[in-house]
Amino acid sequence: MGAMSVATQSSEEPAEAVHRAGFACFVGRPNAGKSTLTNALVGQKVAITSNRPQTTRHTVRGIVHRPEAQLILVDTPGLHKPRTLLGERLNDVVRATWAEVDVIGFCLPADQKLGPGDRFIAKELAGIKRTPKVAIVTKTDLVDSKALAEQLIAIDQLGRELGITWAEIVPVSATAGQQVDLLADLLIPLLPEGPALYPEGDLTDEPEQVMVAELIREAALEGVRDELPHSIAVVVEEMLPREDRPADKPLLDIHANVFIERPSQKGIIIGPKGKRLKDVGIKSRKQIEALLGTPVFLDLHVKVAKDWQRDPKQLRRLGF
Ligand SMILES: Nc1nc2c(ncn2[C@@H]2O[C@H](COP(=O)(O)OP(=O)(O)OP(=O)(O)O)[C@@H](O)[C@H]2O)c(=O)[nH]1
Ligand SMILES: [Mg+2]
Repeated sequence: MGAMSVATQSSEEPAEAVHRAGFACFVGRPNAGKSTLTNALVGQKVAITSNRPQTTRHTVRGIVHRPEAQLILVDTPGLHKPRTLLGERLNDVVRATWAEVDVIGFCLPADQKLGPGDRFIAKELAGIKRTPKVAIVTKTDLVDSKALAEQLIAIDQLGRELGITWAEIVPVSATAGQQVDLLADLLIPLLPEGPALYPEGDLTDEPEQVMVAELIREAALEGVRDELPHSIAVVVEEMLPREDRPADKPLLDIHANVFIERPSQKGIIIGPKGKRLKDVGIKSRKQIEALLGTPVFLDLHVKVAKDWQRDPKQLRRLGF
């Protein structure tokens, strides 16, 4: 690998053997389907997803390998009207990301009319002149062809109104696997020429400890409502192979803290007789074992980090 053979070309064939590599970010409102789409393109879960808004809290890179290109996707938190310091920080992350990528993929769900939240993002994108923008209509499996056509027209009009020239407008369904490969085909020509930036086979550069914490948070998000999803943060304190285990029976001890914001939330997370927390542990442990390829003993503790979403010191401690 690496060394490129010089192809003998007949005169009528164009010399198109360039390799491209670069970054495309996905931006959009919370819940637009950015992380699900990232995972579908990568072919493996690199970012957690949920039906609660503001699931993603940091940029997650997912890498798509092709013989002719390396497409690095940067999944971002949903851009929203911030109500907390955390919200402000997340929006800052999004803006810093779209300023430095090669292509911006603006995700708009097919099943919801364009709203003020989408317009707000589009207006900001209009100010970034030099980066190509691709409008991605997500969740097309949820609508019929008429509704989809209307959405495509609305997005085209939004672009005209704000002076954005969409490089492409692409409808996709990440869950039904519709047009996902096509999206990659359309993003790749918008990347600069260059060699691969990540080793072959790498699907993400997320540290294991972070992925483990995210899998626990994903399990904890399931079935909680209202403000609680926003209040949950997970930190893996320690991951250590259990000592004095036979070589063929390893066990990885993982100690993690599940933080909430108020003592009153503790009961909900733990559940009656600890059942909820236990379920969260079982569910996430299976995924962690699959990710790391080793049996795991998962030790979860619920702790209160008072009003952490608004407290700069707590935010720092939780990695924001
Ligand atoms: N039917 C359908 N549902 C989808 C599709 N893509 C995502 N979803 C669902 O939409 C919800 C939100 O998906 P996410 O990928 O977490 O959305 P997100 O844009 O990353 O959200 P934030 O991280 O909060 O900004 C989840 O319940 C997904 O299962 C799709 O193609 N079809
Ligand atoms: Mg997300």
